[in-house]
Amino acid sequence: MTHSYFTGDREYFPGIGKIAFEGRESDNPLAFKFYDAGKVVAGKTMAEHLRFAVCYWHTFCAKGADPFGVDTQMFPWDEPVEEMRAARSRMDAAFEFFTKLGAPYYCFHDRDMAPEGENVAESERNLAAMVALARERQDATGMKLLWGTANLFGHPRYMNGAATNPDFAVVTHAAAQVKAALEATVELGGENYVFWGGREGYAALINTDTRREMDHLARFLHAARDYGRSIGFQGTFLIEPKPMEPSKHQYDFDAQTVIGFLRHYDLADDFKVNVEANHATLAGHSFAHELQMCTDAGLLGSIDANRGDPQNGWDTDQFATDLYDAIQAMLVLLADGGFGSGGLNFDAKVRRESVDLEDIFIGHIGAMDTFARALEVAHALRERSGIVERKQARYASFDSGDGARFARGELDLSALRDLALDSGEPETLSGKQEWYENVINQYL
Ligand code: XLS
Ligand code: NI
Ligand code: NI
Repeated sequence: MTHSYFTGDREYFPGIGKIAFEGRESDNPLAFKFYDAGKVVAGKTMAEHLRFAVCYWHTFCAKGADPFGVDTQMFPWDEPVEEMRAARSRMDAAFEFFTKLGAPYYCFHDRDMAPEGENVAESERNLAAMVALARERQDATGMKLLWGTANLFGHPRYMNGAATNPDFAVVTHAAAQVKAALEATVELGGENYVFWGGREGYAALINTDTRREMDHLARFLHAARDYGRSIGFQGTFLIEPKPMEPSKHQYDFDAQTVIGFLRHYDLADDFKVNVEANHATLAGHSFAHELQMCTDAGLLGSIDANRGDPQNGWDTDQFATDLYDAIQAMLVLLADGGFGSGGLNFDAKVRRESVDLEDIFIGHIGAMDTFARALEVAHALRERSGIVERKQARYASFDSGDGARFARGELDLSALRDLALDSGEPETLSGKQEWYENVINQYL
């Protein structure tokens, strides 16, 4: 297979070649300092551990607009031409970018790739045409699809929800989009399929029948699951939690809410969770907390590895640069044995003020370096610092004797009371939090 850097008629990033690993002494902003794709850590290469994916929407569709101002980033693939022609240019630029960056995967929404048509049938045709081109580009470059999804939040028809809309007619349109997006995902060999429910929630409790809406959401997901399996999708379905924004309240609030929902509605055999770092903080949790809740439940699917800004609450979708945070995330991931079908999708955009074409390379390079370094530090911490053993040792009293009998469910409340009477007042045992925290800094 030939792996060319650009496959269309035009080079969109002239002057930028394949991004190379140059090591931490390099001062080339367009080189990796830590991400060395082929380097082996804990028995797998960095590329195999991290499974990086570029997202189509932030990198090729968003242009810097915010609620107070228009686009600031005018890139060459955005020239004002007929919509399907623009979609093709965008795809050429995207595949050139993916291969120059050296991330093995990408992710997309149906509407990132192809414009919405006048009706369902035209939208399907537009998407199918772009998927055919994406298939060619994947074959030419070796790029793979981490996940596909449908944009069920942008169009005005979804303002009151998609699968949870109080109007059944809207639910059918959401279904049409998901059907086509599932077909696209299968055609492109996607390893996962994501549901992020930005409008699956409410603006006001007083006009919303939350119970019916959640039942409808579950029905919708069952139908999508059944259709996906019927057309040969063998990957993982993922739900991406987020507590709010754009809805005032979203039903997929956080990892534990989603896990409870999946179990309640009998979806946990097919669905897992796609944890986004910035959504974790929006829910009042840390990134690592959300990952931990998922791995505890055996339901960690994939990661949107961005970050927020500590000074404001919203979803700023910045590229990950916080090493301390990334290490804590990698500790959870490594303890779980790493990714199955999931990966690290950046789901991040450069700032509105970052208007140079090279900035999108620099943003991705920084995030890849952050997670590469976090992987190495987390692995060293697990191997050598003693944190794994010390955490385990805290629970040693449940490993044998009465503690183990309790854990197996063999002791009732009265038996426990009698043991308390016999053993007298327990020793106070230090949690050693400062030691754990210091040891992370030491390895960093
Ligand atoms: C928005 C979400 C979105 C999903 C895909 O906050 O992060 O980008 O990842 O629909
Ligand atoms: Ni996301
Ligand atoms: Ni987000």
